[in-house]
Amino acid sequence: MPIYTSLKKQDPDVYNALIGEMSRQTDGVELIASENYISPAVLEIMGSIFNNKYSEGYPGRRYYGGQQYTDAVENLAIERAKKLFNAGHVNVQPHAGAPANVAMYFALLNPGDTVMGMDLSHGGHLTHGSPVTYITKIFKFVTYKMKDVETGELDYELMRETALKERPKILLAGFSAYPRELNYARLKAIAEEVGAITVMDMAHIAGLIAGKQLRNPFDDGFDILTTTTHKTLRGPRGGMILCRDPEAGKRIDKSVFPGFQGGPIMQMIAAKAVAFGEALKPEFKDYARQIISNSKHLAKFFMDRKVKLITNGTDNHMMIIDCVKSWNIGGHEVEVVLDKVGITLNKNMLPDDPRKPADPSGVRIGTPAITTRGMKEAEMEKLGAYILGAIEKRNDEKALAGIHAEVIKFCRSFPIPGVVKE
Ligand code: DSN
Repeated sequence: MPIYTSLKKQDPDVYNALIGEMSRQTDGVELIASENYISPAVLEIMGSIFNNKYSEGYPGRRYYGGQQYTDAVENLAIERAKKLFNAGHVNVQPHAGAPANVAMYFALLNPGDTVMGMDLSHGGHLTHGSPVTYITKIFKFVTYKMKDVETGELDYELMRETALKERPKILLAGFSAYPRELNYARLKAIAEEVGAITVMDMAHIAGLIAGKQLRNPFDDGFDILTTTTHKTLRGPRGGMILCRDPEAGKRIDKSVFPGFQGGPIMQMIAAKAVAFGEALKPEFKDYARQIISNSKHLAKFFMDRKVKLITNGTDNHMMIIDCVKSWNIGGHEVEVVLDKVGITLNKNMLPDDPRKPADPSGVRIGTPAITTRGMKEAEMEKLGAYILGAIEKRNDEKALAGIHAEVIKFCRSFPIPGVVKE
C-alpha cells in the first residue's frame, strides 16, 4: 500500500527518519513503562485535518466559528472518558500530563499553598514537587515515602503527621516508578482530617483502571484524577483532568483555558475520542489483565533468578530492578547494554538512591507496549532470558550481536499496529 508518498517526495530527510523509526520499533522490544503502540484508527485521526482548526473555548462556547465537528469530537471524548472512569466532569484539552498537573494546581491553590506528594526517588513524578520545576517557586511541596521498600507500603503514619503539621491543600497520590497498588481509602482519610483535596495522578495506570484491573480512586472518594492518555490507556500523546463532582470542573476548565493553555489540539482530542472508544470495548479489559499478568510473570522470572526488585514484585504494569544489588553495575550500563541487543528500557533512581540521576542504581521495566504486540507469559520468559543473557555477556560484543539477531527474529513475529512496509 503506498503511504507517506507526499512526505517521501517532498522531504526525504524526515521520511528517512520515519522509516528508520519504523524499523527500530518493529525490530526492537519496547520496555519503557510509559510507552505503547496506538491503533491504526487512532493514528489516522491524529494525522487528520482537525489539525487545521482553532477552537479556543469549550463545546458550545467557542471563540471562533465553524465548530460543529470539533464540538462533536470533543463531546465524544468527554462523554467516553466520563463513562470509562465514572467521572462527573472531564477536561480533555491538556496538551500533556505535566500541563494537566500545572493547570490542576492553579485551579485548586493560591500561591504559597502546600501540596503533599510522593518523593521522586520513591516513585513520584517531577511535577509532584521536584525542585527543578518552576511550580516549586509558586507552591510549597512536602513529600511522603514508602515505609518499607521491601513491600512498597507507604508510610501512612508519617504521612498523617506531616499532613497535620503542614496542612496541605492537596494530597497528591500517583507515581511514575512505583509498582504497587495504593490504599486510596487511607489517603482519603488523612486528607479529610486536614481538609485537603485528594488528587490522583493516574497517568501510568489509567488504562489499568479503565480496564477494571486496578481500583478507581473515585470509588474511595478521591476528588480529582489527572492523567496522560498515551501510556496504558493507549491513546494519543496528551493529557486530561477528571473530577468526581461536576461543580469542581468549572475551576478546572477555567484554569486549562484561558488560564494556562491557548487553542486545544483538536486532532489529538479527536484521537482521544477514538482511543476512549477502544478502551470502552470489552477486549480492553483483556488487554489490561494481560499487561498485569505479563508484568507479574516477568517479575517472578527475574526474582526466581536472584534479581532484586524494589518491593519484591509488582501489582501493576511495571517493575523496578536494583541493578547494583543484582549485578553490581549501575542502571545506565544496563540501559546501554540492552540497547545493543534491541531492548529498550530506562535507567531509574531507586528509593533514596545514593547514585546520580544520570547513572542511578536501577532500571524500570514495563509491559504495556509488548502486550499490545500480543506477547504473553511464554514470551516474558524469552525476554527475561535475553535480558539476563545480555547482562551476563555485556563485555562480549560477539555474544551481544548474536542475542541482537535473535531479538530481531523474535520481534518480527509480533507486528506493531500502524507500521507499514513499502
Ligand atoms: N516520562 C514519563 C515516564 O516515563 O514515566 C512520565 O512523565
